[in-house]
Amino acid sequence: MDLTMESTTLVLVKPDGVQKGIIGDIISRFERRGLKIIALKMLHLSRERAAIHYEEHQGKPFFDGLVDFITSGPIVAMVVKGNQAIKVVRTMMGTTNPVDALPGTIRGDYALTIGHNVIHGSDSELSAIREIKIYFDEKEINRLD
Ligand code: RTP
Ligand code: MG
Repeated sequence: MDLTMESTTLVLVKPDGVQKGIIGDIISRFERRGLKIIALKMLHLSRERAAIHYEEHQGKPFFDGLVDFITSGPIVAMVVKGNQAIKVVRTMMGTTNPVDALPGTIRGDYALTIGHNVIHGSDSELSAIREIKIYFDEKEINRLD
């Protein structure tokens, strides 16, 4: 069976990642792995857009803190493409709670608390399609190889 499957995923370097100066390292890790960056921008999220991004978490106890955090400073958004990119990026990120993240993963190397975990990556094909549209117009994405 051929398990090769091109996919695209949304990655955010969260405000703490931008503040720590690890934008370049994160991009570099993806490029070294063979993934392609096909769209890239820096922006500052509004609370409204943050609530849309994290709509699955509305009503949870950590929601307001999550919106406070993700809107607290500039972020970097990118679309990453490659073989099984959604899964590969999630593995490279490490677990949501950095306390459990293995050394060598992005969260395992750069984060220590669940509220400040430096990176976001879409968790499924459906999430990726929905999330990419929150940050990018179709014309901003380089679909050429
Ligand atoms: P993200 O969406 O940010 O990439 O993170 P994730 O998929 O690994 O985790 P998710 O369950 O989607 O949670 C989104 C963000 O909410 C914060 N969180 N806090 N205090 C808590 O129990 C708690 N649970 C989640 C984290 O910052 C997580 O990245
Ligand atoms: Mg998530």
